[in-house]
Amino acid sequence: MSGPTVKIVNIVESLLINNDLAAGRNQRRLAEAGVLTINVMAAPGAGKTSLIVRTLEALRDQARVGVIEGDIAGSVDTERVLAAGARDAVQINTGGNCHLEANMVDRALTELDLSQLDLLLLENVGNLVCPTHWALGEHLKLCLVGAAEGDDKPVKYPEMFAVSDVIVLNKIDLIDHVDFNREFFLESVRALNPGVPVFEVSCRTGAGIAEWAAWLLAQRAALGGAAATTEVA
Ligand SMILES: Nc1nc2c(ncn2[C@@H]2O[C@H](COP(=O)(O)OP(=O)(O)OP(=O)(O)O)[C@@H](O)[C@H]2O)c(=O)[nH]1
Ligand SMILES: [Mg+2]
Ligand SMILES: [Zn+2]
Repeated sequence: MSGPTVKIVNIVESLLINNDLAAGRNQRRLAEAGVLTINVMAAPGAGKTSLIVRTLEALRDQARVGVIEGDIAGSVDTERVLAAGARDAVQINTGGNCHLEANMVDRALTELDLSQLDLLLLENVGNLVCPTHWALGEHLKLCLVGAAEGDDKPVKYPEMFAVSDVIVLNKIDLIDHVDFNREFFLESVRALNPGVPVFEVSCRTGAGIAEWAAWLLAQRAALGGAAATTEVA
C-alpha cells in the first residue's frame, strides 16, 4: 500500500495568473478610453520621477497626462508630479511590496477620470527585478537606467531589458564622471532586445527630452483618437 504523496501548490504561478487577468481588464479599460499607458521601471533613484516631471513639462500643451505613483510609503513623488502639471495623480502605497500589481492599478484607476487623459505614466516601485513579471495593463514597458548606476545593468538584469519596449538612459550629464562605457551599454541592450528604441537624456539639463517626448506623442497618436494631435486646453 502506498502512502500519501507530496502535493505541491505553485502559489507564485497562480498569483501571476490572477494578476494577468486583472492586467487584461485594466488594458481593455485603458484602450477603450484611448489612454496610452507606460509602465516606468528602474532602480531606486535612477530618475523615474524626474523623467515624468520632464515629460509633463515637455507635453504641457500637447497632451493631458495622468500619473500613478507606486511607492512602499510616502507621497513625495505624487506631490512632485502634481506641481509639474499632471492633470491628475494617484499615490499607491504598497505597504512593503516591492512592485506594483494589476489589482493595485485597478483600484487607482477608479480614482481617475480617464476621459480627461491622453497619457498615463505609471511609476513602478524602484526595482529592476520583479516588475518584469507583474503586468499592469500597460501598453508599453519603459526601462530607465541612470548612468551613475553603471553600464553593466543589461548584463546583470537581462529580463528587464529584454521585455522593455523602450529604454531611456538618464543622467548622461554624469557619463564622463562615472566611467560609463556607452558603447558597451548599447551593445548589451541590442544583444538582448534588437531594435528597441533607446533615448539618451539628462533630466538635469533637459538634453534629449524633446526627442523622447516626440516619440511618446507619436505612440499616443498611433493608438488612435484625436486628442494627441490637437492643442490641449
Ligand atoms: N545629475 C543628474 N541627476 C539626476 C538626473 N535625473 C535625476 N537626477 C537626480 O537623481 C535623484 C533621484 O531622482 P528621482 O527622479 O527621484 O529618482 P526615482 O527613480 O524616481 O527614485 P525613487 O522613486 O526613489 O525610486 C534626484 O536627486 C534627482 O535630482 C540627471 O539626469 N542628472
Ligand atoms: Mg520616484
Ligand atoms: Zn517585487
